[in-house]
Amino acid sequence: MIDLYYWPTPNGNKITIFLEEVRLLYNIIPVNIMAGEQFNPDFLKVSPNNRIPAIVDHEPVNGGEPIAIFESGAILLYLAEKTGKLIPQDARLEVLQWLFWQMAGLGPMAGQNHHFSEYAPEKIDYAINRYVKETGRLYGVLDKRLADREFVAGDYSIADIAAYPWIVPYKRQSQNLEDFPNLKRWFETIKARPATIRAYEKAEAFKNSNPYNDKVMLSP
Ligand SMILES: N[C@@H](CCC(=O)N[C@@H](CS)C(=O)NCC(=O)O)C(=O)O
Repeated sequence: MIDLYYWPTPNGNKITIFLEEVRLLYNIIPVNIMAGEQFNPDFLKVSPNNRIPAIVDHEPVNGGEPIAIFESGAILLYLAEKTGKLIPQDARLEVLQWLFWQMAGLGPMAGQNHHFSEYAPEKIDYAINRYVKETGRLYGVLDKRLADREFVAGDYSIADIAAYPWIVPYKRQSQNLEDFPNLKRWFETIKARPATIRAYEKAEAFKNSNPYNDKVMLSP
């Protein structure tokens, strides 16, 4: 069984999408990041950077004590290697490059875009423009990559799963998918996958049953 420390955000949804794809049993432990629960000492033992998502795997491959993992990219890689799924071996190096691209580029830049456009106490045009522009540049990079292939690297993989939840809020990021036709086609394909639908249904149910208030989210 996997314990998933979760809140319905793009980084949290990466992991539910993966787990729904491979049908691993998991138990969601909510961490209300609006109420500061990410700073609870027990959570910090699992996730020292005080951020969701994090997991504890109670059945590591080699047996032994439960393993705690934080950082969504590391979690995806761990789970893909554990299950042998969603990491096509003929494209492994490409999967890793695009996974790191998402973790170091698309996620942080789109996160800053959300922050300066919606949460910052004052509107700073320079910062808003910088991150909207950088998000658009990254959308363009992904669009170009997808011009001659169905998925980011080989078959559907953790590289796609890492990027998809960060494209879901494209309107909040002041982006228009019509400007990125290859990205749009990829987006619609992933959106229609049964596992994606289940993951987002879970996120919606979760939002409806919790004091979720998008406007006070700390980050991203
Ligand atoms: N690089 C981290 C980023 C995680 C992250 O930023 N998580 C946000 C929610 S999406 C969070 O927990 N924020 C809490 C806070 O800012 O204190 C990852 O990909 O796991």
